[in-house]
Amino acid sequence: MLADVKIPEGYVRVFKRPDSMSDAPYTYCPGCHHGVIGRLVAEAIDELGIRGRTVGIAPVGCAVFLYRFYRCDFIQAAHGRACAVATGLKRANPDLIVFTYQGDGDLAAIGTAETVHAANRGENITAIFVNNAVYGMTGGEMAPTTLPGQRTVTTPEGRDVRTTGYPFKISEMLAQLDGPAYITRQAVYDVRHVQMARKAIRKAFRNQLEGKGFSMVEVVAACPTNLKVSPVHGNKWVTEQALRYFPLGDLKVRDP
Ligand SMILES: Cc1ncc(C[n+]2csc(CCOP(=O)(O)OP(=O)(O)O)c2C)c(N)n1
Ligand code: SF4
Repeated sequence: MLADVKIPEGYVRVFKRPDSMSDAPYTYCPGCHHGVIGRLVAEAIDELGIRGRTVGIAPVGCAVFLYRFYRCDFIQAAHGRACAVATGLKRANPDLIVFTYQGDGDLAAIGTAETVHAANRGENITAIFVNNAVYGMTGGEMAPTTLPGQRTVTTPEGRDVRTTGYPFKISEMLAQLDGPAYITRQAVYDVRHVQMARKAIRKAFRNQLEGKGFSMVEVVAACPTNLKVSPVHGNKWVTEQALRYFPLGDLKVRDP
């Protein structure tokens, strides 16, 4: 474990785990973007000094494991219900900082209704949406966000939009509503984009502190295991395939 590594005399540790993360070793696959995104959320919690009053809402899917790696409270929601659980918690305890951390199967498939209505009501919560275009944990089935032609275990010939529809652009959909304060799409495939995603996640939490209302950061991510590619090619898949359907940038920013 990194925390146990003895630092030789004369050396200084410059890269450490955020205080909001536990010492539990990551169990995500090599090259999985959940690891990077989870760390960015922890950094935002540290920087804003809100750990003592932050509660995460865990989904199902690989995203769920984040609760093992954090030193803040978590509530496990039923499949897709994270935004509804977050709504109840935040309304009952307005001083808490409440965030959901969900994959596309959770947020944009079974949880579509909960997500859309929480956004439309402008609930003062923060949603982190990891869009890896596949159901990661359960073996790589097609998700609503699966790209046209993309092979998955349930679309072995590639996704056929004539029978299964088109990649579901939930951020564009939510950005049309009056309720949300901030809807943005980011990525973490290189350092520059990690920095941009870090800023966006911090803003989404700060909005909640300032009472601005619903904020969602979508992160277009790679699941190299189910893409059956190397970590490096997972990053390439994001830039060469996924971003064609999910262009990056802010979709809605309500200021001040
Ligand atoms: C009520 C219920 N229905 C179905 C499942 C099965 N299930 C678990 S995870 C998952 C898909 C998760 O995919 P996604 O949200 O994209 O997360 P990822 O694993 O990619 O992070 C499904 C269908 C479940 N656990 N509970
Ligand atoms: S299966 Fe995919 S989403 Fe799940 S940990 Fe592995 S790479 Fe990440």
